[in-house]
Amino acid sequence: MVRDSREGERLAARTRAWPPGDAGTLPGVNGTNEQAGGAERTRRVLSGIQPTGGAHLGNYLGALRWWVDFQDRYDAYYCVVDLHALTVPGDPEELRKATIEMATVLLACGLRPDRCTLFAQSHVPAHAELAWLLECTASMGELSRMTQFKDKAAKGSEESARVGLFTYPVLMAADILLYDADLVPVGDDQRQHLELTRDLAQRWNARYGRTFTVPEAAIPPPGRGARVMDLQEPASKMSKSAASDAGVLYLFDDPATIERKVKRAVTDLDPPGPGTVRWDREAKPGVSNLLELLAALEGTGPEQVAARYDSYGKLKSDLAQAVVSTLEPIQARYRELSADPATVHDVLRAGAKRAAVHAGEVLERARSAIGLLQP
Ligand code: AQP
Repeated sequence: MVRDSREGERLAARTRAWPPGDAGTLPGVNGTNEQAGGAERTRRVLSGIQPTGGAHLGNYLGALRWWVDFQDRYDAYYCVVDLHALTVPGDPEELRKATIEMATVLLACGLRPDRCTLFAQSHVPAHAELAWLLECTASMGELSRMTQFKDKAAKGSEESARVGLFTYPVLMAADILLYDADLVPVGDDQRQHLELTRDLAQRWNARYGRTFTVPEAAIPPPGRGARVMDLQEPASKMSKSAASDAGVLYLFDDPATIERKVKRAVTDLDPPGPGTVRWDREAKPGVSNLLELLAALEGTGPEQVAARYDSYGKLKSDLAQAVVSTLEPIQARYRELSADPATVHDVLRAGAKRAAVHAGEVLERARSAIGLLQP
């Protein structure tokens, strides 16, 4: 929440610093990372997305649009994390289909196979092997503190939650550390997992000698898509596994659906007039979320957007329009690409070949450091 103009200025300054490379005030963008792979190399980026359900505007604003931007700035590795999808029950045939579909979504959003390495996580077996080595250095206590496990387990019963759901933050650490990633572009919900990754890497380096690059999270500033909330439940993040679709804007919703969902978004009961539309996450979570969405889509800040409106109706219709025009080209590209799933599969195969080279080197460093005998 912005309480005074100085805080607003600081936010604007942080906002201008995003994406990294412009002003460089975000952590890790000025070459201060601890790098295990050699000081002079191009900075590397790694991130992943689960092939569970349809991608939504939170995924896009919090992560995917930055992946596209980063592919031209960094040595970028992106993966569809199909192993993570196994942490919750699902249909095997559906998973195979969803993996290709998610890769198609990423290409439709603007990833280019000639500018980044795009692959399926399970195609590079080193991920699973490094996860085991890291599990043998992680503690039950630190994994028990992961809030995503608590939230997701709470949706079912903790007793029947899969062990993989408990340990998946360690697999995520392996995903990142295998590529000597300096930066990890993710939404704010992944902050805690990134901290765990850093802790595991630092502990390992201290115990077994310098093996891993310690990565930094690249999270958009608050109010700029870092944590997009559900339109019906503004206290919960927009999520693929939400109980109802009504508050989730999917990348493939048609214009009428987008308009309906935005129009029905929860706001509050203040009478129309000056000050009704303001960015105040605590007192007005619903309208603040709408302001943040429009700000993220326009590339401004939520306070500037709020200054233009004195009623929810106009804000909602402008937001719906902005969502539709952002998604239209992505949807058109998806329609083209999805006609040829074999080509998308080939992109993943070629990406896995490239990814396996680097992952193999890092895994070898780790195996040797922890004391495993050479085969
Ligand atoms: N609501 C959100 N706002 C901003 N960023 C978000 N991300 C997810 N939700 C939001 C970011 O999207 C990237 C890919 O996420 P993921 O699908 O791999 O896993 P998730 O974080 O668990 O996303 P969901 O939608 O909530 O999926 P389910 O319901 O399957 O768990 C990540 O960078 C994430 O931060």
